[in-house]
Amino acid sequence: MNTLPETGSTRTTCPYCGVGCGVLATPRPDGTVGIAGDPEHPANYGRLCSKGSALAETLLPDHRLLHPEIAGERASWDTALSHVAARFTEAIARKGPDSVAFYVSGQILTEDYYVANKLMKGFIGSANIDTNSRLCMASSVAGHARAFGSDTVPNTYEDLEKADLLVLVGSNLAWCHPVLFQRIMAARAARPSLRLVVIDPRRTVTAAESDLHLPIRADGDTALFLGLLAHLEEAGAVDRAFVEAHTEGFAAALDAARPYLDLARLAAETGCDAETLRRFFTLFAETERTVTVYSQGVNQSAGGTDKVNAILNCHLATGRIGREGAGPFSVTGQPNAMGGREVGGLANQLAAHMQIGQSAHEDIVRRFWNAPALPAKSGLKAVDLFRAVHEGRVEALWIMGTNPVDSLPEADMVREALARCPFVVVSDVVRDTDTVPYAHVLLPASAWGEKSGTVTNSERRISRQRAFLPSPGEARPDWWQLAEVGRRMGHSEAFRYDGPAAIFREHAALSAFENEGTRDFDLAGLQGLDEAGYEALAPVQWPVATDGTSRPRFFADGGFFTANGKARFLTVAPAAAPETCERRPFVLNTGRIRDQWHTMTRTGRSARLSAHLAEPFCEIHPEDARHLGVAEAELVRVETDHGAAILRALVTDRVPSGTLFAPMHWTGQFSGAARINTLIPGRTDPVSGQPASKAAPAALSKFGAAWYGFAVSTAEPDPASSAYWALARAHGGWRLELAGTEAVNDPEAFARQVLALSPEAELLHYADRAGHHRFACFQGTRFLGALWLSPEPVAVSRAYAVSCLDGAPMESATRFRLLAGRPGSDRPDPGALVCSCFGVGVNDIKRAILEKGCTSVAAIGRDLKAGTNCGSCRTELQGLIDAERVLELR
Ligand SMILES: Nc1nc2c(c(=O)[nH]1)N[C@H]1C(S)=C(S)[C@@H](COP(=O)(O)OP(=O)(O)OC[C@H]3O[C@@H](n4cnc5c(=O)[nH]c(N)nc54)[C@H](O)[C@@H]3O)O[C@H]1N2
Ligand SMILES: Nc1nc2c(c(=O)[nH]1)N[C@H]1C(S)=C(S)[C@@H](COP(=O)(O)OP(=O)(O)OC[C@H]3O[C@@H](n4cnc5c(=O)[nH]c(N)nc54)[C@H](O)[C@@H]3O)O[C@H]1N2
Ligand code: SF4
Ligand SMILES: [Mo]
Repeated sequence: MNTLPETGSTRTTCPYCGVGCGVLATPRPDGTVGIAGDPEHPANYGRLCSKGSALAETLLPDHRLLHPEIAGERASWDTALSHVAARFTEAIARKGPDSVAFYVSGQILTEDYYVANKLMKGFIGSANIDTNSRLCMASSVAGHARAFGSDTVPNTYEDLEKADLLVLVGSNLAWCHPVLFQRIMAARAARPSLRLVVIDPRRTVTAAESDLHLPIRADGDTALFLGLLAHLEEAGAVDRAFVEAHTEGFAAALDAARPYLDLARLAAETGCDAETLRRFFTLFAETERTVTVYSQGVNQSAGGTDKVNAILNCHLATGRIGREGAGPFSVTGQPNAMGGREVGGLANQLAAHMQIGQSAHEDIVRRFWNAPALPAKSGLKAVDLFRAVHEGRVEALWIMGTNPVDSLPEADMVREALARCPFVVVSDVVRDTDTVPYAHVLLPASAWGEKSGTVTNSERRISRQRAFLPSPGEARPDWWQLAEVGRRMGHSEAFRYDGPAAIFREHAALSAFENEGTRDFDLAGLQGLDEAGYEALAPVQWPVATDGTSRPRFFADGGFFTANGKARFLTVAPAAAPETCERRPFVLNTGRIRDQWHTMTRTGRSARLSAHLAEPFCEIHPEDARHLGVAEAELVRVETDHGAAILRALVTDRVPSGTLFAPMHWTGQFSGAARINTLIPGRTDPVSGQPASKAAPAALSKFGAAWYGFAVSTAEPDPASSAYWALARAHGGWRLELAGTEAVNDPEAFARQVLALSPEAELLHYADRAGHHRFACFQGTRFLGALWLSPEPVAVSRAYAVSCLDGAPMESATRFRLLAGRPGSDRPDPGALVCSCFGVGVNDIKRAILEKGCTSVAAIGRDLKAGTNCGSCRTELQGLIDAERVLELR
């Protein structure tokens, strides 16, 4: 049942990560929407993480793109679509099909993706369609294809719970796949023998939960897994029968691995000590039920595909693949990364897991689509595609569901490429992204909750996204936009779809067309779905046979999709280490934080999600900070050959000395100088074309700020011309961090500008001789905003200042405390936010531990509710309990 009659809830799927959690969305009469986890969805069984729980807050109608625009002027859909079709047709006529391109996203639905791919590859006749999955899954796709002959994820989520050993490589699962992590933690609580090993240069929240953490040197993974393969042979853990019957190339792979048996050499290459390596190897060799989960620490590397195959080699050698509790598991990032791979959304794929360059496949697709033009060769991969735009080789580009001006490496080159491109179309749901200003045509897309279709999660499970709200303005679904352009380009029959169900049927039929078990991706049992069947479609794992049964696992008994049915061992070698030098001594690593999603176009609108980490930061090891004279909370300048950023220093031994970590999320919409991809070189893996987003040689210096500022305000504040600024939503208004290099001449005028005050507004101002200024503005007893300026980082409790935006009347005593930045007992300082679901801060939690004797996560939950909804903060809660215990023991 998809709409539950008792509650009016609609069953749908979360639009964020690749866990693919089921959501129950309940529109209420007052216009708000209730969000809960779907207890029946097999990905989450009712759980949601902090981002999923806050979905209702991101459904705001403000900032939406509501109408099509041409050159900044509102246009009708008819005019805009005809214009797009005409400009694409014209470019193709002049310079051929490869002069146009689509750049799409793992966040559009399978039906959208299918139409985009069909239009470009079957009817325009170019393979110039690539996707942000190039930045995300390309190395895993290439690694799977090399080893298995197909892009197949062999296992299921259940195997993570059934394993005795879980090895997480380059995955911060606790923050990036939180519900999967919670499932693992619950399994471990029930069965404490489940061991967790984390391989990550940083001591992440995930690593903090592990039994063994290998703080690997950047890109040390291939050497590590070569060492493991050699050790597995030594330890007698190789499954000879499986290797003989179902694989080829083992001897050569083993020969290449043998030199890495030497633990001293391996320690030098991986940065892990010999004892830790030995423990890991022994655990792996001795544990039959082992699952290796890997993510961007593996994929986003100049040697990413080799890393993937180094891991797959170890699972093939032990026969631990596609078995209950055993297998390699590449977890996908985006909600429909997997669906994109199914339709062939990458420039080097065809459709339905078929390959460009294989004439049998090309023949199947051509006949099925009745396609006039199929590309003869692969298209341009993302980084090369934008270089081609920059050089004028691609003249018309349609960007859909992705924000390349922020997320691609050499982001300023990308921006320049778009500025130069004669014709750029952008389909998005919001109007203020860093990419939107470069669009000649803007097309408003229906957002999550308004659109209908399917997504596929990390375990090959197809789930429905269902609409439960009308689209605002004239927003329309992406598939419709593409199909309309296809029809206007002269292909009216091929793009005549009356809805997503029709597209899905065609997609399923293509997967089954002349398949006969030769291709892993097969939806034979779904090709006959009628409208009602599609509407009712329950989450299902592919492949789906004609009788409707699906297959949870692959390859336990061989049956690989190579020509001879055997898996291939790859002879791999470690890629060169990142080229640090005297001028660029640090390795800059980048990635995600718990409560933001990519370029923050949706999560950045939620006060709740913006409170956890409200500023772009750079993690620096204490020794490096001391050496450079950088104190905690000062600002630093990080520079590479491609660009520079100004970030808040977060001094911590969670990162190894010589490395830096910065989040990927902040854009020009939320900060002055923190677009991290302006720093990342467009260096890519030679096989997959995936950028090495995690290891840029960088320099670090103290940013010489003359002053620092912090503001809270009910109206959106203005960063004025501050060299550094970071803006975030807060309950009741906004918060803004500032800094500058030039002294502020007229602090009062500056405060008026920052707080967006009218000239008449009354402003309280206190200054001291040490150069501190405090401003506050009230309307009657209503607090409007405050600004603190200081020669050193502003030492005001952020949580307390933000809590003053709650609209409660403020009497004079409170006003003075506010200006002093000192909370009183009437309004205790909650401290930095830990639990975003219930807004519980670190001081609240410390008080509960110390004053109320809460010694467990459950006790804190009973007292403060913290950690009782999504559970994303439970690891941090345990960390606080542990820290207070250590202090007590002293
Ligand atoms: N909160 C949140 N969750 C998300 C997303 C989000 O934006 N926000 N995005 C989703 C998407 S699209 C994706 S792709 C996934 C990504 O999920 P993850 O891959 O788990 O996330 P990242 O933070 O990009 O990187 C993971 C880890 O790789 C480590 N790493 C860096 N270099 C190396 C190395 O050389 N070797 C090893 N072994 N590790 C290394 C980093 O220190 C980092 O902790 O998250 C998904 N989930
Ligand atoms: N340095 C560094 N860079 C990275 C990474 C990293 O770890 N480090 N990770 C990379 C990875 S793994 C990924 S996946 C990418 C993600 O990078 P992007 O895909 O560029 O980031 P998003 O913010 O998710 O962009 C999605 C856009 O689509 C819009 N949108 C949302 N829903 C819809 C819809 O239904 N239709 C349409 N048409 N638009 C919609 C959103 O408003 C937003 O503008 O970043 C990559 N870049
Ligand atoms: S883990 Fe969180 S972000 Fe990922 S699908 Fe589930 S609720 Fe959404
Ligand atoms: Mo991703």
